[in-house]
Amino acid sequence: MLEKITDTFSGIIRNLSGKSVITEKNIEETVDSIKMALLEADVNLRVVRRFVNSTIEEAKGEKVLRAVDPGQQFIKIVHDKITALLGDSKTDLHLKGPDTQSVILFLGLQGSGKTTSAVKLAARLKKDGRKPVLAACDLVRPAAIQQLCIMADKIEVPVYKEDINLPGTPKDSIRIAKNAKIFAQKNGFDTLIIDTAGRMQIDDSMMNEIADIKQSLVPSEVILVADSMTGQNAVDIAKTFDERLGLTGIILTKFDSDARGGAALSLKSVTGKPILFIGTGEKIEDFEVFHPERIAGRILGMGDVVSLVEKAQETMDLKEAEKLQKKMASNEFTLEDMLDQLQQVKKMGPIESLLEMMPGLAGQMRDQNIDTSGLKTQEAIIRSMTKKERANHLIIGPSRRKRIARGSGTSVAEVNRLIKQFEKTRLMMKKMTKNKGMQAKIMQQFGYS
Ligand SMILES: Nc1nc2c(ncn2[C@@H]2O[C@H](COP(=O)(O)OP(=O)(O)O)[C@@H](O)[C@H]2O)c(=O)[nH]1
Ligand SMILES: [Mg+2]
Repeated sequence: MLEKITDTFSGIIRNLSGKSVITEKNIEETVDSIKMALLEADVNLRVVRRFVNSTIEEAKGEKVLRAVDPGQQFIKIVHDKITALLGDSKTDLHLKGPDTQSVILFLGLQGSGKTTSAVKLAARLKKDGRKPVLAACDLVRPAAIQQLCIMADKIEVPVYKEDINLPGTPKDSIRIAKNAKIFAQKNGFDTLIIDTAGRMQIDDSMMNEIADIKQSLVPSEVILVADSMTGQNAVDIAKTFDERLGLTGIILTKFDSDARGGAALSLKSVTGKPILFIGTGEKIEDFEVFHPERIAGRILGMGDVVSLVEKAQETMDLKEAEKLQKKMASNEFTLEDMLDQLQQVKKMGPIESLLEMMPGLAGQMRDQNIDTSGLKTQEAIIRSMTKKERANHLIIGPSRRKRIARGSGTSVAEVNRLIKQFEKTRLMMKKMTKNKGMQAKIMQQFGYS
C-alpha cells in the first residue's frame, strides 16, 4: 500500500533530515520535488497548487530558517500539511445511542466494494457492542443478495431480505429498505446498514432511486464506497454523488493495492467530506479507521508505530502478555512461551505488512525477500520437543537434539541454532525488562512521546 509515493517521499525526507542549514533555495527545490511527487501520485492539480503555495509560505517563515534544527522543522511542516490534505484528524461515525436506531446507507459504483465494506463495518460495530443488521437492497446484480448473506453469515449478523423472485413481488429496493427499517425496529437492532446496487452518477433513474431511499429512511450516515485505485476518477465520483445526494463520508477500498494515494490525498480538499475507513484487503478484518496523521507518517516513510501497537493489542491476549512479561522479568521464559509468541506473531498477519509500519523500514524492506519459512521451521522444531524439554531447554542434550531434528524434518544444526537463538532472546529480555525506561525511550525516538 502506498509503495510508490512512500518511496519518493522517504527520499525527500532523508535528504532533509540531516541538514543543519536550510536556505530559501533548498526550500524551493524540496517543494518542487514534493510537487512532482504529488502529481505523480495523481493528486488533484488544484490541491497540489494550494499545497505548494502554503508550504513554501510557511517554510520560508522564520520558524524554519532560524531554527536550531531546520531540517526537522521543515519535515514537520510537510508532515502537518500532508495530514491536513488527508483530513486532519480521524472522523467518527455519527451514530445514535442504543435506544434510537441509526441507519447507514452505502452507495457507489458497481464493484467498488460496497457489499464487502458493509459487512466489514457490521463486524466492527458488533465488536464495539452494537447490534447491527444488514439490508439486502441490491436487486440488480444477480446473486447480490446471496453474496451479502454468505459474508454476513461468517460474522453472525442477520440480513433483512425479500424474495424478489416470488410472483407478484415488485423489484422495489425502496420498499425493501423501508421494511428493513421496520424489521430492525421491531427486533431491537440499533444499527441498520443498507447495501445497495452499484450505480453511475449519470444514471438518472438509479440516482433518483437512491435519493428516495435516503429521503424515506433519513440515514445518519450516507457513505460513498470508492475504489482508491481509480485515483481522480474516485474524486470526481465523490464530488457528483455529494452534490446530488449529500454524503456524510467516504470509505476508500482497495487501499492495499493503491501504490499512489492520489484519491486519499485529494478527496477531503475537493469534496470537504472525510474518509472514514479504508479497506485494506478482501478479508473481513482488512478494514481500518482512517487516521490522517498516521497515514501521513506512512507516506513520509516515518512508519506508523501507533497502528502497529494497536494491531498487536488487538491480536494479543492481554492476560497472556502480562504473564509473558512476568516470565521474562524473572527469567522463566521457556521454549513453550517462545512457541506461544510465534503463534501471536502469526496472528498479526503477514510480516511484510507489519514491516511497512516500522519507522525507517518503509520502502526499504520491500524488495528484500523476507523469509517467513524460518518461523515455520522454528515452530516445527519446538513442536517436536516433549513438554519437559520445552519447559527446560537445558536438558536437551545431543541425542535429544538428533531426535527433535528427525521429528521436525530439520537438521541438528537447525535445532542448535534455534536453541542458541532462544538463549539469546532470553538474555536480551532479561536486560530489557530490567531497564524500565527503555520502552518509553524507543517510543520517544520515533516521535511518539
Ligand atoms: N484487495 C481488496 N479487494 C477488495 C476490497 N474491498 C472489496 N474488494 C473486492 O472487490 C470486489 C468487489 O467487491 P463488492 O463488495 O462485491 O463490491 P460492490 O459491487 O460495490 O458491492 C470483490 O472481489 C471484493 O473482494 C479491499 O479493500 N481490498
Ligand atoms: Mg454489492
